Amino acid sequence: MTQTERIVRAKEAIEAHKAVYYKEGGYDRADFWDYAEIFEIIDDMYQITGDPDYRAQIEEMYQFVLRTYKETWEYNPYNDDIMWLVIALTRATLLTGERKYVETAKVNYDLTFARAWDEEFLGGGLFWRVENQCKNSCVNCPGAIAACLLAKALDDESYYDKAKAIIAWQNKVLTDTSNGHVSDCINLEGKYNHWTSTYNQGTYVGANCLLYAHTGEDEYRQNAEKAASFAMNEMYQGGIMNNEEGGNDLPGFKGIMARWIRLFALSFDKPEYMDWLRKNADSAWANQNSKGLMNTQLGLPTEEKEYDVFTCSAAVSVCVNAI
Ligand code: 7K2
Repeated sequence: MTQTERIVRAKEAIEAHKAVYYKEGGYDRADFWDYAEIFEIIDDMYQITGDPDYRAQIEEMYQFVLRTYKETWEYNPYNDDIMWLVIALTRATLLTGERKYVETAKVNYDLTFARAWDEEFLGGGLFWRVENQCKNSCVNCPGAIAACLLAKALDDESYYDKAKAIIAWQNKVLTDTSNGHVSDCINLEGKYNHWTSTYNQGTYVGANCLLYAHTGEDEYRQNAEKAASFAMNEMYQGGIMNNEEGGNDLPGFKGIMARWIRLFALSFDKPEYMDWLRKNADSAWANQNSKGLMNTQLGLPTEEKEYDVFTCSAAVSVCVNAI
């Protein structure tokens, strides 16, 4: 398949998903963070193709954010949710040059960092929710990515310092840097959840790629490589991602990983990772239903039933990031 064909395929995947779920900037029944992650797929597509249709959709989705989620999001108890939307909006500024997206993002990053960062328990890290009961990879790695992107968009080195501090803590507490295994979380009693998931592997890879690009320090490259390899080789043996089908959150996770694996593959000239994403995109595409929707189990036929908007976004992201 040529690159042009992959672009056409990704466009069809986005349009089929929109035909079922999208209206006036909103995605039907998308929760706050589902919405942020679907926003990122539109960022991805604009980044990869430069197609002005996606530039227009970014603006439409931003207007939906202001209407629905308002300018500041301190009412949301999930610190991770806010980080995801900060990432989506900061990328929008980096891609379009339009300042208002990052202005919204900065205010929300700052209020979240202020309430979530803590040095008393294990010397650092961000708490997952406002109750401050546990520290999770799903807020720390996105928190580091968001900080790197803000540093770039605002030309403010202090955000890189935050990203470095977060990843240093993530390495000490929630990542096995010998093999790139990213654990899910640790609670105040010191109890670990060592479960690994695509989104945590992916955002850890992404944060390390961004820190390497800024610092040139080889440790970040090695961290990214180990965690990417852990995902592709240990979790999936280089094959089709056919799991994470249960619950409200899991089904969207592999769409998040796809964009950071793409960044890793392109940053370090690792074509085997693009091959892996393409193999997964081919499988998902072959398994679409009559509406062109693709289930998150990329190796199984998509049924003719109602699926959740986030569930069906994962394969769209895989198709986009496989370009
Ligand atoms: O327990 C956390 C996290 O550590 C774990 O990886 C996932 C597994 O679940 C939660 S994070 C998911 C939350 C994201 N923000 C919105 C919430 O509704 C959602 O639970 O799924």
